[in-house]
Amino acid sequence: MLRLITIPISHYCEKARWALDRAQLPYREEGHVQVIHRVVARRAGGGSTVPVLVADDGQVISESADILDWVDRRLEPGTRLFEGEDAGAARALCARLDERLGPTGRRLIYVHVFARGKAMLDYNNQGVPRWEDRALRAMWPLAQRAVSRLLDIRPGVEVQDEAAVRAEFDNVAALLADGRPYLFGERFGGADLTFAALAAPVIAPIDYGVRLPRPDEIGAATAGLVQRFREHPAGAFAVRMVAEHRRAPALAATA
Ligand SMILES: N[C@@H](CCC(=O)N[C@@H](CS)C(=O)NCC(=O)O)C(=O)O
Repeated sequence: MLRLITIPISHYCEKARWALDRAQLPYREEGHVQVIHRVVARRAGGGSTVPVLVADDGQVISESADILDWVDRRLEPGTRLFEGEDAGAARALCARLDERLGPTGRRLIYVHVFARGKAMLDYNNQGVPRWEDRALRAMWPLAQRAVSRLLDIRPGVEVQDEAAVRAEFDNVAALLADGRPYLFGERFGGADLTFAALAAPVIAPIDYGVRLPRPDEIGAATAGLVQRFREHPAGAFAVRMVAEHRRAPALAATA
């Protein structure tokens, strides 16, 4: 059985889950809270970030983009996330989204949820061992400071991050402006999956690996943020990708 080590709420982990689910490859998710995840990821042979996929043959894949490629190698041609003449362009967009949208969207939502105190832990701690849930709650002020330091959260950073996220949404919307149904080609692919997964912090999709708060559960400022991004043409596209493809299997997968 494949092992997927995650921080369950992480959007990079959602990216990996989505690819595995789509390929119908059974896996066991091992969710951990922030900081503990480092110990577990390293012990499994990965680095300091999750997702980490441990394959049946012991191979360890510790970048979400590499997990998508690993999954693709187990899919039949015609059902892969990256193939055809646009594969290079799709990979380039994914690399850009991994580098820009992923970190800025994450920091933006952390600033928003930190403003609401411990409430976020009800969502953050889903799928983690009970002792980790308890420990994170007990050490909350310390943990919040540690994450803030790690992410370089400082006054006003959310303004800069919202602009950076918007720039990535604008870039995606520019590609979609000609009316194409998907970012590249005529069917769902790796760029669509990557964008929709990494947009999750600001669109709060209704279908995700763990339950995310509804806009009415997160306070007016965050609800406004989510609404702005859901209404953006790229946000509406991400919402559609989740609705139409989050639970849709690839047509055929090999073992
Ligand atoms: N480039 C990595 C980034 C993954 C990443 O940043 N994961 C976050 C979770 S959202 C993480 O592990 N952060 C905790 C840390 O860096 O300690 C990938 O695509 O897998």
